Formats: sequence, C-alpha cells, structure tokens
Amino acid sequence: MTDYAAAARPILYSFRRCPYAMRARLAITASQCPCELREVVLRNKPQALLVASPKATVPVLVDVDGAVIDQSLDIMLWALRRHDPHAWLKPSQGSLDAMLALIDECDGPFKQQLDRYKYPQRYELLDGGAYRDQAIPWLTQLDDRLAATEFLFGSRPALADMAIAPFVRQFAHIDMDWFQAQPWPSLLQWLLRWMQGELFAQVMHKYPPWQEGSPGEPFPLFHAGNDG
Ligand SMILES: N[C@@H](CCC(=O)N[C@@H](CS)C(=O)NCC(=O)O)C(=O)O
Repeated sequence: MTDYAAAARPILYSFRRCPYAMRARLAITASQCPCELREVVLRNKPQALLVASPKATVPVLVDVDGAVIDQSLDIMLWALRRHDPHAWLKPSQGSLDAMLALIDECDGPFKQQLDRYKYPQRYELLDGGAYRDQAIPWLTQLDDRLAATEFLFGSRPALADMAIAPFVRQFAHIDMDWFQAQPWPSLLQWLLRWMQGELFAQVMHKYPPWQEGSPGEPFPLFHAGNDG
C-alpha cells in the first residue's frame, strides 16, 4: 500500500450509506478518476477531515493541489469535467442547466420532506406521513418524465439520474410497501434498474473505516458500465 500512498491521488472522504456521498462515488466511478477513498464514521470524524472542511459533512474531496470541494454536486461536476465517457453532462434530451434545476428541487424541498418523513422525532413532528405526502407531486412529476423517456433526460442515464436516484432510494426504503403501492410504475422501474445495476453495486462496496495515518482505499475499483 506504500506505493499507493505515494501516488498522491485526490482524497475522497465518504460514508457508504450517505446519499450525497453515493452520488459523488457514482460520478467518480463513471469518470474513472483515480482517488483514495477514506471511509468515515460520522460519530467519530477523523481530524484530517475536520481540518480540510470544518463544516464536517461528507462527501469531501481534497484534490492533489490541496483544493477542497465539500459539496457533493460540485464533486460530481469536478469528476465529470475531467472525464465524462458516458456523457452524463450532455443528456440525450434537455440540457445541463435543466438537469441542475431538477437536482436543485431534489436537494431543496424534496430533501427537506424526506428528512421530516424519515426522522419526524428530530423535528418534533408527530406524523412524518404528512411530509411523505407533500413529496407526492414531485415524485409524480419524476414518474411522468420517466413514462416519456427511459431516463430523466432522455434515452440514457445522465447527471440528474445519478444525483437524484440515491435520494429517491432513501425515500422508498422508509416504507417500501407504500412506495410500491403508488401509481409510479416508471419511477419504480427506473429506481430498481439502477439499484440492480453494476454501477450501484460498485459504489456500495463496503470499506473498513479509515484509520488516521494509514492509506485509504484505491477508488474506483473497477471499470464502470453506464447501467443507470
Ligand atoms: N450539501 C452537502 C450535504 C452533505 C451532508 O449533509 N452529508 C451528511 C451525511 S448524508 C453529513 O455529513 N452530515 C453530518 C453528520 O451527520 O455529522 C453536500 O451536498 O455534500
């Protein structure tokens, strides 16, 4: 592992189950930019992460020149602007700006509803179900898009699919029976296809927590297909 440590690759602080970290890993895997992955335990964050980014969320990418990127979408754009073999930044329908606008809706109102639905006790709410129901129009809109085209912006996966799917997955898993009972066949198919794909399996690989002073893990592991 010494050789690897000497290679001075960009460092990605990640947490396996975090949807923000997942989207960063998806883009890095698609771009095949060699990085060093450091798996973080959120309740015991390593000092090196806190020094790089005092706001202390994951994912964080520290580039070889020391530049720090601490927003997941920015990490996706960083990776894909280096190398975008599957043209995730150039969807077969629509534009990058239109994808960014949809991602903004995901990260704003939808994420807020998701958190309140998943953790009503954190918000002193008696009923998370009300927030689940508030998300119905947005998820219905995704289903409508996916009834028209196989992916959110056309016939192949692109940035928006990969940035949004981890959050829809988290929402669906709160109550899968409820989610599957909704009239969203296209959304369900899109989600299951992504979750059953090779790319998802690759980015969900389990790594041991990183120990300060030791090298992280080479990432990504394998060459990725584009199986959204
Ligand atoms: N806007 C940030 C949000 C990242 C975020 O909130 N990540 C969560 C984990 S999913 C986190 O690190 N929370 C801090 C903590 O739990 O201590 C991004 O896009 O990267």
